[in-house]
Amino acid sequence: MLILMAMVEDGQDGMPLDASEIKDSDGDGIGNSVDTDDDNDGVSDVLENASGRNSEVDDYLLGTGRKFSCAMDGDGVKCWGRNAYQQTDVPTLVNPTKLSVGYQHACAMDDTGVVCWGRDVEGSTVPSVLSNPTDVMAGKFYSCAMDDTGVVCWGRNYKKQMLIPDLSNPTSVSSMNQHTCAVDDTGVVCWGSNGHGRRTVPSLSNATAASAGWAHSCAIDDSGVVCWGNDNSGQISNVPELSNPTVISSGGFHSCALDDGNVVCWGRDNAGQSTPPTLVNPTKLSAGYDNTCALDDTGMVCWGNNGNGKSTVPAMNIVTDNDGDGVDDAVDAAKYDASVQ
Ligand SMILES: [Ca+2]
Ligand SMILES: [Ca+2]
Ligand SMILES: [Ca+2]
Ligand SMILES: [Ca+2]
Repeated sequence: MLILMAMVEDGQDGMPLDASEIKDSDGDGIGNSVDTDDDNDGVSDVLENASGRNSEVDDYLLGTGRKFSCAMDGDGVKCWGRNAYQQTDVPTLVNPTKLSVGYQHACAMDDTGVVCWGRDVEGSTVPSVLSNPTDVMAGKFYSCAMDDTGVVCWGRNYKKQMLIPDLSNPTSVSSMNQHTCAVDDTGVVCWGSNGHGRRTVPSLSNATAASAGWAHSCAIDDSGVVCWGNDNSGQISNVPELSNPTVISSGGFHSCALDDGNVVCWGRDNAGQSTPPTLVNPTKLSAGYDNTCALDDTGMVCWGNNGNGKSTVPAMNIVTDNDGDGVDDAVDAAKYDASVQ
């Protein structure tokens, strides 16, 4: 047994230094056989398995494009909205784990690697050869992935989107239009178009997250949220005081953050994209070109521009009673404890 385990190549072994364990789904150094929350989403393996969720992956993902939106639920990935370029025709995916929606195409990660669909411009939907990819990102006519070598991009290069600077242990990558931002050991690094100064990163203190919007960018650092680039709608100058931002998402001309359990948006609001409806414990967020989507205890919710029905969320297979006590998470005082309602 030990010999068989030892023959798992490090690249496929989540625990390369532990012969008794080959899988560590969330990469926290605790193997699945002893980790009680394999995907580190805060819901225990026991509860996930009991309620029909997948205990080894983040079950619910969402993304917003120019005129379409996508999400992953218990059934897989679905997209809705404009389909002029087959961007809502999701190909067959085997155990998808990641999802990113770009301008007119989208990409996901599944058991086969990175898969992209929708409009192909200069190879934007044909992934480069990747070495153990861990995440994928779809921009406007190009895409990027994170793998063993760092960040790899493919597709249109007319704004030097393919000119990836040296990165030191990048942990995330974000794009929407013609520039990309990554978080690495040195902070936030952006490349591609610099129109409106969108890739000229200001001084940041311990940045933990970055999001590239249409012509602006934002990051979370010790001071809260800092934004730079195009300020035509107050997306830079009207950043609100935030107490504990944990998620940042920049869209067309607005940005939203998850702050102390609330979604806060600023910048352009011509279609209501910066005016969130009442949300109950939102945990995920995606700011689109002129709409915004979030995941909360009631399921998936989108607001703002609804052209092509991109903000009309279809029926989703999302567990909204996690402890199975018959009381919906939204009104359950202890949603992960069946003994308390
Ligand atoms: Ca683990
Ligand atoms: Ca979990
Ligand atoms: Ca899960
Ligand atoms: Ca419940």
